[in-house]
Amino acid sequence: THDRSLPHASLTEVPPLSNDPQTLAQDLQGYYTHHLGRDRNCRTTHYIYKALVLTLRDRLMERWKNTRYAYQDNNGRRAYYMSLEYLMGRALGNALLNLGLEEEIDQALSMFSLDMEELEACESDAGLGNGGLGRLAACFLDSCATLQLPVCGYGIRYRYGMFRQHIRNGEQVEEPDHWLRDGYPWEIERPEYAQRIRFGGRSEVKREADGRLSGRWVETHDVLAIPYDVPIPGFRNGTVNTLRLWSAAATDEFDLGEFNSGAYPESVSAKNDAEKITMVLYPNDASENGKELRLRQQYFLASASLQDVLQQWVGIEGIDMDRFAEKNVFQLNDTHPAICVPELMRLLLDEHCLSWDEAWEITSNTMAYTNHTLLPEALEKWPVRMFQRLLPRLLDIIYEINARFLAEVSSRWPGDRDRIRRMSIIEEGPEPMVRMAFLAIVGSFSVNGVAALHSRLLQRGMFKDFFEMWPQKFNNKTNGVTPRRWVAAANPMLTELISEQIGDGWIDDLSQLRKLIPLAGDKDFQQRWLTVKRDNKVRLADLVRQRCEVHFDPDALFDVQVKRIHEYKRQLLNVLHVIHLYDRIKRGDIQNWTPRCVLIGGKAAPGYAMAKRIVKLVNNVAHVVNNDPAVGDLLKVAFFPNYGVSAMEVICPGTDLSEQISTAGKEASGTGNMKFMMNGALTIGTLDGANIEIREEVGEENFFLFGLNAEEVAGMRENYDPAAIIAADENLARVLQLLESGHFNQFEPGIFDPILRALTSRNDPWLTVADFADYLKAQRAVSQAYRDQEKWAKMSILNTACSGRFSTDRTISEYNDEIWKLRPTPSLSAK
Ligand code: B1H
Repeated sequence: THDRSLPHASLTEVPPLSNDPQTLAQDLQGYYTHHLGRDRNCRTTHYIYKALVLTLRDRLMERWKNTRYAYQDNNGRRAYYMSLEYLMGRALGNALLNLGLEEEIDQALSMFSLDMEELEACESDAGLGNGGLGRLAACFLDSCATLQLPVCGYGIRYRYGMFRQHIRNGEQVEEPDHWLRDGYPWEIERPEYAQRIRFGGRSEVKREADGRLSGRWVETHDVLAIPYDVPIPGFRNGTVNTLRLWSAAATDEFDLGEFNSGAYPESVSAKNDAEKITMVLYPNDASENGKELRLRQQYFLASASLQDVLQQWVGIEGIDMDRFAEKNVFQLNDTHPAICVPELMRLLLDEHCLSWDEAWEITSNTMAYTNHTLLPEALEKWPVRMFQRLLPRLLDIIYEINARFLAEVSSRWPGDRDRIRRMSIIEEGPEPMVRMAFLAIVGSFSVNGVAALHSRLLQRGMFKDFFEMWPQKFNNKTNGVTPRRWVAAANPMLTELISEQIGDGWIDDLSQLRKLIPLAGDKDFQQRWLTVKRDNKVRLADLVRQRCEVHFDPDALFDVQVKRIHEYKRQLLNVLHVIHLYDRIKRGDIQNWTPRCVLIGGKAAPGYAMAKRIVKLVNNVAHVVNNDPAVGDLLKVAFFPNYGVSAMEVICPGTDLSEQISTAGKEASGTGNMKFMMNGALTIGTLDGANIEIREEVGEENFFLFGLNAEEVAGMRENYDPAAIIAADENLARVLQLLESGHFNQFEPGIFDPILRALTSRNDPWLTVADFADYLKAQRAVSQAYRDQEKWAKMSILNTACSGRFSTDRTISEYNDEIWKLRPTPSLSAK
């Protein structure tokens, strides 16, 4: 129904908009009164926020168009980031920073006595992700735009993002996150690029004389995918890239069929079934749940995005697919979009009529797979029967990929039946399963982990057989975070202090932070550094007072662990330490005491009972500690409710100590660790994920290390004896006794028994008890270091100074140099 003819050229040729405060103020007024229809009786700030976004969006719009033209003219290779999650957070502050319009907008707003912070707070977080994996995708997009790389993000426009977390009686209560309720002024709908997605039906396959499989997928139930584009501005460089999010809608004939039989309301309500696909984000960080709707979401994203790319290809290059692999690369963010492999095969075979070998050549040279976890519970497997029902044509193709792959394995290792069983994409058993990670590896030319240790463990463990077969596919890309959002926008005071000393070139060349190293010992600079930190702690303390109703003294040590709640991340180890400190205070063992404020925050997956019980424990311990008059200001504990991107923007600048205490070998990389380091926090951590690289960069003397390493953890399995460790450690025994005595659950007997059982089990996979004593020792060293504020300041400065490697600009440069090989392509826009 959309007219695809081109508009008259002059329609799109407009003079650039002016950015002087006067014009910005006029535009703001115009949007507020004319476009949004407000008048002097209107009382909500929300519409002013909206008018401001529309004013800025106009400025982005012209750069966006110019960026598209630049990529078209250049006609080079392009990359597509395929992800079920994008944890974008708020966009306003970031757009302002990247456009370089902060001062102009400040002036414009002052003409109406408006306050920027208040307007920014009107925006709800785009929480279309769970945790690190989704936030990484968001940071990657920022760096791609800043490096002027032609990369488009593809994802899903969930109507409901990550649930909102409330705490009632110390327990997590989930509430749906209706983030689109007031509209999302950054997005623009592009109905002209809608795609049709098929489900169900059956597949008819015929093998032609030349061995080619010709397939037809018939009697399908189709759904439309409607794209919504979100602008991704680069840092002051005129580039605006695209995040394209798909939303599901019913096709027209969907209702028409029933209409004729008189069941009009029934047919219209059938629209719901189609729209269900993009209704809600699955909230299970690092664990899969195997629900059919999730597989539908995955296929919906894969099929819509691949059809979109192919349609653009045909629009420019015509039907010839010869150079497709030369010009396109898809980066798969974990196995969630791995179904792209058989879907691209299907489109090339069934729609573009290529032979199997031609289609496979293209597919296996355009797909690249990133693995984000070694946890077995996160490894995606889909029942063959579910595939058969939902995506029968794709199952045919997966079987064929597997047959050809296994033939290759057996020609390299003749007679090695066990190897074939181990490597098969189909796991045999009473309920045969499709192993998505193996499908991704077989179909990709690159496979990477997200930190050096993680990549090494993949090659030696989970993917050993594949590494033996194709060592050249495997590589590492250590994660990063964007310094624009996480330092320049989140920490303006530190940004000003740094830029005053070394200029502002560090914001898009983070290695320049090294220039701060000579200043680390400078007494005057240390004082100013500590003053900024203290101001940020005051700001964080205000937030903690509002949200947790706990008083944090900004002169105390701010000790923070915020991340998803998971046993492997060992929030429990942190709580055991808190109980130990409380026990010491009660015993009067408070010589040379360093007052501490411990902040713990994070969401538990709604179906993860143990994680929810940990949330309850943190809240109960906080309640007891904070209300005990003997404790006073020596120790405060707070649980931060509804932790997310916007909360982290206040939390990380105000943190002294970053807790990165996962069981070694379990946290693939971590990225919170990097945000804290950049903002001058010191880390207490295990040799896990990117902690190892952080410690290498900053030097062991500036990092509080403790605990078993990954090898020792693996070796501990058989002879782990927590009872013996507890018996030999008086501190630990007392802590566990306090817990057992019901001191933290006086009116709810037994509720922490499952936690005690897990901690003291010989089969505890997380070895919390094994690391307790060493953790305590490291925490004592932290307390002592903090009492010497000069020493602390020096270590803090060095942490920021040595954090340059953890910019996603470095990460993305490596993806580009080694995997994508895209040409940076500036646009002709004004910066
Ligand atoms: C990470 C996930 C993840 N690894 C399944 N795996 C999900 C798995 O909804 N699901 O089904 C959602 C998320 N997330 C994290 O990725 C790692 O635990 C972190 O260590 C890592 O820093 C981050 C980014 O690479």
